[in-house]
Amino acid sequence: MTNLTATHNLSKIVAASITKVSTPFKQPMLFKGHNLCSREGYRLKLHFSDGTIGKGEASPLPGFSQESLNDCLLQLKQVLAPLNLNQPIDLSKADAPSVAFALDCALSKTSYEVDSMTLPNEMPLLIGSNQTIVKEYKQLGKPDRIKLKAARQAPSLDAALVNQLHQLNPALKCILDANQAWTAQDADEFANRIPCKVIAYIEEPCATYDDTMGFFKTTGIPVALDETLQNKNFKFHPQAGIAALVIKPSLIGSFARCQRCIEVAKQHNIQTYLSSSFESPMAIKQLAYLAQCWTPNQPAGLDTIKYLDIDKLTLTPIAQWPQKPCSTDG
Ligand code: OSB
Ligand code: MG
Repeated sequence: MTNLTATHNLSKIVAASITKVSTPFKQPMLFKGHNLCSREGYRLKLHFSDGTIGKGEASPLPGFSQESLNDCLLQLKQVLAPLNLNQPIDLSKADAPSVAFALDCALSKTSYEVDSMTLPNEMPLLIGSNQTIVKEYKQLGKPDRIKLKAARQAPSLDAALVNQLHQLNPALKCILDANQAWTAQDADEFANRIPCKVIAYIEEPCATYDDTMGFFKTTGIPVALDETLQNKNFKFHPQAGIAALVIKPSLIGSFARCQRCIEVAKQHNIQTYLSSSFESPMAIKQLAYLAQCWTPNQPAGLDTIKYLDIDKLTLTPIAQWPQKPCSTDG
């Protein structure tokens, strides 16, 4: 694994700026009860004394991130404040995962030069009504691997969708993601209505970890952990039935934390895949780059980009360091 752990020379940052980035969704998107029309975050730009720059993005995701957008701005300002006095920055002030991720990207000058046209689309993400999903699946040429959101309708309707897709392509292996929204009964009802082999694994089927592991025990369908890993107090113990760990750097945090998860999974032959949290194109390209470094043989979940209207992305300058007497506060 390429070691991108942030061993930065903090004294070499000579200037920094923060810009607000806002990108409308093509249509409103539901995130655990939050109906969002646009995706908001902060871009951080660091200037180093050798003339190079590093960029990062802190985009907390409502419903998933604990920190608010305002928390991010406050933390970034606190971290960068010493630059006014020509002093090294202090990373201990950045404990919000999206901020830690942004700082590590900027400090390690993570590439954002990946050509967006060549972004790998190894795991198409299909969201919408059953009818829309079937239509999109056909338009994509019936790929063998897709990711679907589950538990946004009755288990019987989720099962009907999976069965319909399976009829279109008997080789299909679905990754399902229930975002912890099923009860144990819902999950069993779903499993009873589908041929189990059509499911590669289900991310976070149930509200509790015990029900999620119980689901594997009763159905034999493997599960993947995502939200569970984002809990700072969760200690990962490998268990039969855990097929994959989903690493969302914006929600997990520093490179060191992400790499620790990947390392533990590797030791136990559990797959890991890097996945986005609906970041803007720049951060998606950085995630594509990190996925190449950290999980080179795994698909990356970066298909969120298609839900953003990136032609309407706006950037607004917010702050810069060293602070000028007459700054361009936006
Ligand atoms: O539930 O996995 C999720 C994005 C933001 C927040 C939560 C999730 C997602 C994704 C990203 O599904 C795409 C992917 O993992 O393929
Ligand atoms: Mg998930």
